[in-house]
Amino acid sequence: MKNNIDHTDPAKDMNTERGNGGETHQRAGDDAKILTTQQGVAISDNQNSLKSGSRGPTLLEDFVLREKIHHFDHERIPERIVHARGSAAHGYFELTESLEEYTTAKILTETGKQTPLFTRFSTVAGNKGSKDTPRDVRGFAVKIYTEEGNWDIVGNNMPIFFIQDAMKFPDLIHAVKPEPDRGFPQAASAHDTFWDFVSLSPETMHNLIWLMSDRGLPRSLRMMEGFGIHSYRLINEAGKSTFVRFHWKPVLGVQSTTWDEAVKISGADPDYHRRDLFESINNGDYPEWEFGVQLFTEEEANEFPFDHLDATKLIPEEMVPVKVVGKMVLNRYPDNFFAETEQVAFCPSHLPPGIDFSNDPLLQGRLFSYLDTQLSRLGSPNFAQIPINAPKCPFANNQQDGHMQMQVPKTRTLYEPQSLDPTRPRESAKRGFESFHEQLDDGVKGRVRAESFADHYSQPRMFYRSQTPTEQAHIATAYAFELGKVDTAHVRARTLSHLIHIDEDLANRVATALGMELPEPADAAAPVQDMATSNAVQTIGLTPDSLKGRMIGILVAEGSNSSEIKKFEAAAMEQGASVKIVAPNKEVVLDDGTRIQADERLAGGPSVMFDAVVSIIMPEQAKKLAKDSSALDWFNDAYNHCKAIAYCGATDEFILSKLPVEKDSFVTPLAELESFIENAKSRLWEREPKVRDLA
Ligand code: HDE
Repeated sequence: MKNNIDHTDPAKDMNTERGNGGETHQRAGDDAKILTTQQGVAISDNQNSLKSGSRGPTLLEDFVLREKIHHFDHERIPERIVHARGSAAHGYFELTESLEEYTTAKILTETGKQTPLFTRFSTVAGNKGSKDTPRDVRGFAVKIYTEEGNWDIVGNNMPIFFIQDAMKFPDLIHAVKPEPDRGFPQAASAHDTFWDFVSLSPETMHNLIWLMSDRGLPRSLRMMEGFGIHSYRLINEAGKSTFVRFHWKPVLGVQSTTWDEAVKISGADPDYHRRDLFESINNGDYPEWEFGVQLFTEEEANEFPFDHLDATKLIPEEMVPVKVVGKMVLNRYPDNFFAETEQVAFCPSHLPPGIDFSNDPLLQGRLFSYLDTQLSRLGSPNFAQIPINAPKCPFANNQQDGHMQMQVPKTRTLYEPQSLDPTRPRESAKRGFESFHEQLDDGVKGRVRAESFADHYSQPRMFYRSQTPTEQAHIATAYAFELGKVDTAHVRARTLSHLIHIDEDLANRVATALGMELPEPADAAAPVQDMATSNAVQTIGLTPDSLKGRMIGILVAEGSNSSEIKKFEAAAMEQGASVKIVAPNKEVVLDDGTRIQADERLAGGPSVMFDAVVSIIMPEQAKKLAKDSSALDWFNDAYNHCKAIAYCGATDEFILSKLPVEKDSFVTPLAELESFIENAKSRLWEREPKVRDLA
């Protein structure tokens, strides 16, 4: 809650004067920085162009104007072709347990040291200005500035990917992006071209079901798991290789929104995730993840009932446990969005010695793509010199020239071997990157897909069967929603033909919701296996019983009880939640005469922004609010989204009584503060079937 307001005038520190046009000039005081051109020439007037006479024409000679407009004209660079919408933060990596037995990489063997990193989260399909809360996979890319060179773990919030071979990536992306003839839909997979492509590519079935699950709707970037997806290798001193999959586990647990909530949030606050990251870091609630590895040998991999080189397959944590060996803490929001979040260039090919690639054909294709795309996005092969991309360890090579070369090499010898300049860099067999000496089969050259990649249904089946009934209902409802946006009947039917192999009940629920008959099952390229279920793939099961990281909204109005508000605030904050005050007006006087500033006006602060809501209002105000649809929606939505509600008598009498809100165990009077705090840690999912027709 904001206390008494300080209406300090920020302009009072400036020397201001009025120009002829009435505009305010802010002249530099003695201690202020002087505005200059890019060449460092001080600017005397930043309001008026150079003219011949007061009414023009403007003179071509005006280098100040030309430089300013020229720079502005070129402010935009092409956005990322995928993952354009992103938010990022600085932080550090700290190893808690050495992996010395498996690798020589210092970042994985030196415990207790904090190594700086930069992490960028993103949606995949939408453009740079699109909303934060579409149903989508989220990018989870971490650049660790290790003392042996940058290590980029460019992963997602789901442990598997849609396709098995890089050859199909452009098709996948063209199918999900806005349809080229009409230019829509933006940031959405719910359209014909996407489902046409995926239903013709059964390998997509596993990632699709993750996308249809609650994992496609993260509550916060701080509440997402991250996965490196592909198998990589760790190489030890003796040159021995161990396969590894990388995991980031959020300390706040995995949490999601409901679909209806995500839709409403995207209107109320398209920057919902970015703002949450910004606010949590600025409040000192640093987002944190455990860093874990799944380690396995080639021999163990040969026993898996799937091929670990296939990026559409996860390795169940029950089969190979995730060993937690470190952590990531994000503790500094970028100073400049463009310079850092936008210009950061991740490449899975950035690895320090001691870590190596596997032969996953999707990973192999990525190793080329990222370096290539940075060239067109950032405009020069010198993108590594941009501060956010530059390593923080010493680096030296003989690459020269190119657009935007920032370095001034003082030498005659930009080649190697050379004998003229003993200070120039040379290769090092001892410290240099060494690829694993893998014995390769002399296979037949050809465009082939391994037989061991043929099973597309067993893992999505395992995923579906591992979910709670609530999550299964969400999954079926999501398929029905997305396919409901598909106009081509044979595309819908073909999708159902795959769902039958995943789970007949799922297929039936989706077909019923669409009003369709079940078609014949698709031809399966391999028999479907019944794998053991895995709790690690749930969402609700991974939501912690805690208020940490949650946001409580308190609705107040003129004359509200100040001590009651403080009581709720203190109780929520004591348990690690944040609180925002919502009121019909921006400033409100409470019963004890304090004037407070609301964080949100009611019209701009719908309840979808909060995990639980409290209402503390006087009868006069409640009567007024009962006629305001934003107030009615506030309670209705909180109820429909299965959230905890604490209400005062006036709210009950004038508002709740008019709404289809049942007084279940999560709708409690203010006096039951403790139950409210307990309830606010989760949602009352049993309420959901009463308020929504789920598939
Ligand atoms: Fe990417 N991907 N990708 N991708 N990807 C890009 O690189 C690509 C894939 C991922 O915050 C691009 O700098 C291919 C899997 C993230 O800046 C591009 C294939 C995974 C980000 C590219 C894949 C990812 C990208 C676009 C199939 C999870 C955002 C802009 C072979 C493991 C990084 C850019 C950021 C970005 C190519 C598949 C994750 C075009 C060819 C699998 C998190 O190079």
